[in-house]
Amino acid sequence: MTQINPLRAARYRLSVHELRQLPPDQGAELAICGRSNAGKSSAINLICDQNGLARTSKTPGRTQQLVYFELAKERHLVDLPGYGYAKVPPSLRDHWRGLIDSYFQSRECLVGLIVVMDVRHPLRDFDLQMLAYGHARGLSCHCLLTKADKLGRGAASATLLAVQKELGGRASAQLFSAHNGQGVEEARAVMSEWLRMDSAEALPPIVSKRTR
Ligand SMILES: Nc1nc2c(ncn2[C@@H]2O[C@H](COP(=O)(O)OP(=O)(O)OP(=O)(O)O)[C@@H](O)[C@H]2O)c(=O)[nH]1
Ligand SMILES: [Mg+2]
Repeated sequence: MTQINPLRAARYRLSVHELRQLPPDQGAELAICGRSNAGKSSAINLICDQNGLARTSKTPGRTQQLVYFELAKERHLVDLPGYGYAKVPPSLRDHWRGLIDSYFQSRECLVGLIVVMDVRHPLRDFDLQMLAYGHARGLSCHCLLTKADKLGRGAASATLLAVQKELGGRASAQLFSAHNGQGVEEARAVMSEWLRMDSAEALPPIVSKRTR
């Protein structure tokens, strides 16, 4: 039986450089964070089943704003700027950090945090910092160990177990691959539940193609 993916209606809404540009603090939203190049945008595209939704790049640091995708009325996914990329100029890095800090502190409709980590380099300092933020805010946290296709099955499972042990129940975790689709249903189920997609109001049909 084909499963209906409630995240498939996703569409780009806006890119936020300054806090004042945020949409109204209503409904529910999920933030996706992770080191630069971890595979956040690729994960969003697969989870929402739309190839060109979030921009992916071989150049780390490509996503430079909080990019909002609307999934239903007052239901959003937010692609956060990748952190920990040393080649970004310090002024820009400080700006991102300030933006993300304020966003985490003030955003009431934020219900959950997805931390995307390359399965070969999990739980680095910045990841732990984001998980600590999420935990302090009482957010649901889920880790996607992505690029699982880069490891053999045994090594990937061993990493998952080690990560779960280190998380100690403070966050859930799973293997994921944007290249072969591993774990996509599990990720969709977690996100749909947190966003209460079953009670969300559908968006009106798209009338014109977005340009940005
Ligand atoms: N093998 C493999 N490569 C992946 C996977 N996910 C992403 N990639 C590759 O990793 C690179 C970075 O992917 P992005 O999705 O742009 O990463 P990002 O985290 O959004 O990066 P920034 O926006 O720069 O922070 C691209 O070359 C992707 O093709 C995966 O599951 N497996
Ligand atoms: Mg990105």
